[in-house]
Amino acid sequence: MARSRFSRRTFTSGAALAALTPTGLATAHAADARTAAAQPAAAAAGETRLVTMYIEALPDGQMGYGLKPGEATIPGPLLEMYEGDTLHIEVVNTLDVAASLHVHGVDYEIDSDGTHMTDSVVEPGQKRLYTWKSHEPGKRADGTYVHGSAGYWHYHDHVVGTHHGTGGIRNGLYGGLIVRRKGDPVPDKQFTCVFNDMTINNRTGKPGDDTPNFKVKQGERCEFLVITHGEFYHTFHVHGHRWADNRTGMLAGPDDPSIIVDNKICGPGDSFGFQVIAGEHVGPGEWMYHCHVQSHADMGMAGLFVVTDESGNVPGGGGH
Ligand SMILES: [Cu+2]
Repeated sequence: MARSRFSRRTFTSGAALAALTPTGLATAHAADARTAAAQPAAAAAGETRLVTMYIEALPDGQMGYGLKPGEATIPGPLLEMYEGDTLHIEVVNTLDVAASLHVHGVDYEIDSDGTHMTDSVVEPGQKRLYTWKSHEPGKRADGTYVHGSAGYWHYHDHVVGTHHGTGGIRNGLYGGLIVRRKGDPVPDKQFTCVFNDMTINNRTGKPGDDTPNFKVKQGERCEFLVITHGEFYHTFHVHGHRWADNRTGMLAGPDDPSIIVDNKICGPGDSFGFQVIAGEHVGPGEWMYHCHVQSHADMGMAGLFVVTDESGNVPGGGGH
């Protein structure tokens, strides 16, 4: 079934893979005018790209998504689209159990749902094409507004372990998806930070299983995508930096009423993101980020946002 469905779809060549990087996106869209304002949602026409995602077992018994064989990671690759773009994802399941790809935030037809209920899973050793679409904001005929797809989203398995993919998510089958609006600032560095049960990116913070540290230079525009999975609620906090609690994490103007925060509650299935200028107003340093539920931080849910000076040094720290 997966194969016949695959063959009746058409898509662009895989050459557009390069456009998945922030740099590629910036290049590809540099000449685009900002056309979102008054466009009906259905009229948006963006790029169409094809990527292949491999679902693999990792040596430590966990699982990951990767864009090439043998390169699966936890979290999986950060995927990006601009509003109006279509992304075809050919998922190759190398596991010995069924798995899938389920996405939040963007548009997909029921056969790209990635659930047993809709018979849209990838059987062991098989492949299947999932299609994600996105749209620009617009206005309905009745005068009400349609939201655009732009946001900080995520994807995950919905099948492994239980009917709802609890085992897949627990073992690392998840990743981030960013949908930008044309004109949004493009970051210099990007970090996906997943609070999954009592781990960060499935790392416990115990000796030998360090939580991720994110190293940047002062002044770089850094984008965080924060995702929560598992059984608990968490609060994401980063030291020395703040963001606006809105779609982009940035103020749209001096009178933007968005609340400025440096701590945000998040529960299973949530995702949000923001951009900060590293060390702005505060300088370089080993800035902690952590869950602010105290027992969670004590159990290891903490890491470092390492901001170096121009020479790559960190005052008072080892530079890690
Ligand atoms: Cu927590």
